[in-house]
Amino acid sequence: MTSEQTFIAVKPDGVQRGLVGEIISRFEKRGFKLAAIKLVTPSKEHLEKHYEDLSDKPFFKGLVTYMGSGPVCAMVWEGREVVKTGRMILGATNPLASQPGTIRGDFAIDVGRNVCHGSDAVESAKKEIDLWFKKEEVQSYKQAQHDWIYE
Ligand code: YYY
Ligand code: MG
Repeated sequence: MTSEQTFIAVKPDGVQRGLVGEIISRFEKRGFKLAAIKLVTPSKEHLEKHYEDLSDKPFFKGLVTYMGSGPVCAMVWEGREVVKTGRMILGATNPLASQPGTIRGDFAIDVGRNVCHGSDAVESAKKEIDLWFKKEEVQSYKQAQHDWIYE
């Protein structure tokens, strides 16, 4: 099976609003495998790197302040096409454009408080996982239910 990894984070608003369990649960129930998880309050430098592609956007400064304002639940999820599917589970960037049934579509209103982050491509996922996690923090194991999820 070709498997890939994605970086998913519950942003400070999601942590404060008690949505960590809900978000983990949606990825678990779908069948994806949790490979890494930690709670961290990221530094300004760290966030500037994480969002470097957006550095010229008018919302960049506010985004970095918001993301550094409290603990973030950083995770690595693994499975078939998890990068694209993870984005579908999160919903559109603007919560008002997100379908009900997605995390943002169920729990958010404002684009600047959209509860969660997910990598947008396999390459950016690799870069983000390397930025947020040390090699030894990412676990490799066989999911007990693997053969019930994949044919
Ligand atoms: O990948 P995703 O999080 O869905 O959107 P990005 O375009 O990468 O923007 C990152 C982050 O920036 C977004 O989750 C909220 C914030 N943001 C904003 O505050 N205002 C915008 N107009 C666009 C994005
Ligand atoms: Mg993005």
